[in-house]
Amino acid sequence: MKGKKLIAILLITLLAVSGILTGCGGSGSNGSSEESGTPVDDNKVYTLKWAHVSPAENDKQADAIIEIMAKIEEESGGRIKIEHYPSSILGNEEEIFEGLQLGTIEIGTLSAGSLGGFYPGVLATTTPFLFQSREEAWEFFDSETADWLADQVFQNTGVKCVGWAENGLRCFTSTKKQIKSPADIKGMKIRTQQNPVTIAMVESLGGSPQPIAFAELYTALSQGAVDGQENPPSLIYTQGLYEVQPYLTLDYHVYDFLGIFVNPDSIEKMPAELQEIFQKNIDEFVKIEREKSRAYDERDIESMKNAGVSVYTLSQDEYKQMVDACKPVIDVVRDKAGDEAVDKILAQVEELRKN
Ligand code: EAX
Repeated sequence: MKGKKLIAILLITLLAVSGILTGCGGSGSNGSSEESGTPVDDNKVYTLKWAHVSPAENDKQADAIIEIMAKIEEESGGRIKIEHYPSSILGNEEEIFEGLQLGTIEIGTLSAGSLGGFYPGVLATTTPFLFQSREEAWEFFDSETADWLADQVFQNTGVKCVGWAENGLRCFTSTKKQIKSPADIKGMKIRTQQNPVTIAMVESLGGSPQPIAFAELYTALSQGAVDGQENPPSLIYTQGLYEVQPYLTLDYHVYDFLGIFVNPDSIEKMPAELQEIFQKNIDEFVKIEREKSRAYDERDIESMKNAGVSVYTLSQDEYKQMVDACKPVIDVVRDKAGDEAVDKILAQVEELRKN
């Protein structure tokens, strides 16, 4: 009896000790404190800073964030508060991503050109004329290959991608003349992001790529430091670039995502129920923002026409000239993004087209 009693006492002690150890800083499957046994403070408010470089209002991204912020605060009973930091207030896209890595920023949205400096594999999605439409791109970014890309971003940077929204279909604008073919781009200084694929694309078209931060772009155009740039129509309008760019060409050469990235610890320290509210609303944000991007493009193309901008649609032949001139860029894409990412992405696009 005595031996059995001793074993029972040891077993209970062992279980108690393991329970305490797990409770101190251990984390459950979602890392939330409640799973680790630590009492959840039902009144704690989690404040998350959401940073990006797009305009603060009347912009697809900002308007979608403002909408979803309110929903998240309401559904969480005020326990999740999102603070909106647009217009490069917290730095350019690269600095925002560094903030996500450090934990000084909790949520950030970046386009491919900036993210590529942290995980080059995403640059494969900026292959010129890869997607035939935004709807096809949405299917891609909702696919398992996009999930794989998100996982690769996490493995390579420690930052978590929670959704793929839309920056948009990038188009050229110019100061001196309408761009209708590569011949028109020849010799032009074209502002690009620090994206080696876009830089190669502009060179392949005969232009001179000039990497400049988005926040400095309006000034560079107004001072004639560059002769043109490329961005989605809605962003060209909401950032005011049309005021200094009399020519817009709707060539839609690249579909650009707007990845939503978070500092994992900032999210995982919330109770599981709040994490679920957060992710559910991020999924909703992606839908809202994509629809706004499509609608605002149409709205803002009309606004630019009314403001006197010459808006040009390429003929089939002119479009083919642009596509053909960009074909050599795939070699740079493979060199920078790597064959694995390129092959996975091309295979996924091909698969989508079968259905
Ligand atoms: O993500 O820099 C750019 O041209 C991007 O489109 C901008 O940062 C929005």
